[in-house]
This record gives sequence, structure tokens and C-alpha cells, in this order.
Amino acid sequence: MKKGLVVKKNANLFFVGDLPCVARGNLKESGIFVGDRVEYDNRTQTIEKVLPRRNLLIRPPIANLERMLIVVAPTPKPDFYLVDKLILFCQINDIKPILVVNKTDILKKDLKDFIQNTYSHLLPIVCVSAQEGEVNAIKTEVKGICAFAGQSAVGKSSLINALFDEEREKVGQLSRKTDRGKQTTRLVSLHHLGGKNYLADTAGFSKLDERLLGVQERELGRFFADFVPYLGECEYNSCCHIAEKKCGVKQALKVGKISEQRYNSYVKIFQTLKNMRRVK
Ligand SMILES: Nc1nc2c(ncn2[C@@H]2O[C@H](COP(=O)(O)OP(=O)(O)O)[C@@H](O)[C@H]2O)c(=O)[nH]1
Ligand SMILES: [Mg+2]
Ligand SMILES: [Zn+2]
Repeated sequence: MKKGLVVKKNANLFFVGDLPCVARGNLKESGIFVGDRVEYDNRTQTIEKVLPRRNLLIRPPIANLERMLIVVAPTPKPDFYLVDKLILFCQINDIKPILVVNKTDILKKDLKDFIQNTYSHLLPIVCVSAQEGEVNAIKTEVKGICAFAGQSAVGKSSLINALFDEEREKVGQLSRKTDRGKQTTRLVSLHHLGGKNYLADTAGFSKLDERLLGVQERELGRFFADFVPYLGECEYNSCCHIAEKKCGVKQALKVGKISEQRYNSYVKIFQTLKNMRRVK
């Protein structure tokens, strides 16, 4: 029996590398995902077994994700609330986040400075331009199974095409309103970048629903890596860092050690989670 990686799924066919395979009779097809490591018989082209996973994401459907490359760009107007939600999602699911700033050909200094000041202490930042073909900085960040995430039209598909120097993903189609429906159902496939390194283009993370975070609002603070050093200075262990008087996080915000962007995202996620629980 051989071991391999599912890089693409097409109806009932699973591609283990280049080899199209079907699932063995008692294996549910709905239980095999792109990113799964499997045991397969290359003679009968049958997947016999799915090996244990490190994680499994449902939207987009992908297994064993190790790194998420969160893409932002000057256009469309950056949604840093989405960036903060994606970073949080990575923290919760033990995925390493990386920030990719695309379209540096039109990037203004103000935005670049804001991104550096807000995020450089939290995660690696790489600056690229799919249009100019300056994308090599991404390659060093792709280790294991990785996926792009971010708003529609920031250039994720363009980056894939620039990285592989051929048209592998459709560019621009998502910005048309009529194609909105397509983006969430689109299939995910892993592009091989050499060795054990793979990169997926995804559209499913473009609006991360707070419900998918799977945490209670009171647990949130410890998933904000930039809050953690100050949690010990809160008066109460159960501090929400919002209305309390003696709060390490609010003090750090006041003296500029925590950015307003990050704090505002925290409050917004906190309130959203709280309200969701109320209507349940
Ligand atoms: N100026 C500029 N435009 C880009 C760059 N990369 C992508 N675009 C444009 O951004 C639009 C959306 O690109 P696309 O790859 O479809 O974005 P996606 O929705 O994130 O996959 C297209 O019109 C691209 O031509 C870049 O580096 N610079
Ligand atoms: Mg795309
Ligand atoms: Zn506090």
C-alpha cells in the first residue's frame, strides 16, 4: 500500500498526486478532503484509508492546513476586520498566519506604514506584486499545506498564476456580482510548489463567519497574541477588557502598545459572539 496526498477532488474522483482514484467501498466520499493523506492501491486506483488529520476546515473544505497566507491589497479597500478574524481563526486552529501585501505597484506609503505598525509584531509580512511578477517572497513562506485567504479581488488567483507562470486559476471573475454564487462552491485544489509544499487558492475565507470561530467570547482575549502579555495586569481573571476599570489590555491600548485596529476588532468579535449566543 502506498501513501499519498489528495490534491484535487472532482465529483467522485480524488487525485492522489497525478493519479485519479476512487474511494474504497466502505469509505464515504464525503469523508475524504483535499489535503488528506491517504493510503491507496496504485494498481486498482483505490483509496483504502484516510490517515489521521491535524485539522479539517469545512468552508473551504481542506484538511491538514498548516499555513494561511492572508492577502490584502490597496484595492479593494482593505478589510482589516476580516484580517483580524482570519488571524484569530488561525490561532484557534493551530495554523500559522502570514500576511501577504499584494499590488505593491500601487501601494501608498500610508497604507504600508499602517500595515507594518499594526501587524509586523504579530506575523510575517511579505510584499509582492502579481502584476509585476514579483512573487518570489511567497515561495519561502509556503511550507507544507498552505492556502491563500482574503477578500475577493485582492489578487489571490493572480498570485497563483504568477507563481506558476501559467493560467491555473481564473482571474477577475469574482469581482462581477453575478459570479458571487460561484465563489463559495468553487473547488479547492493544491498546487505543488516542490518538496512537501503546496498552495491552494480559496475563495471561501473571503467572509469569515464569526460562528466558525468556535470560541466563547470570554475566551477571546487569550487568542489575541498581542493582548497576552498584558492579561496578567487585569484585576479580574474573567476580565472582558471592555467595561472593566483596572484592565491590562485597556492600559496597553492607552499607551499605544496595542493598536486601536486590533482592539476594535476584538470588541466587535466579542459583541458579535455574545449577541449570537443570545438569539440562540
Ligand atoms: N495593480 C495590480 N493589480 C492586480 C495585481 N494582482 C491582481 N491584480 C488585479 O486584481 C483583480 C483581481 O484579481 P484576482 O486574482 O481575480 O483576485 P482574487 O479574487 O483574490 O482571486 C484583477 O483585475 C487583477 O488583474 C497586482 O499585483 N497589481
Ligand atoms: Mg480568485
Ligand atoms: Zn482586561
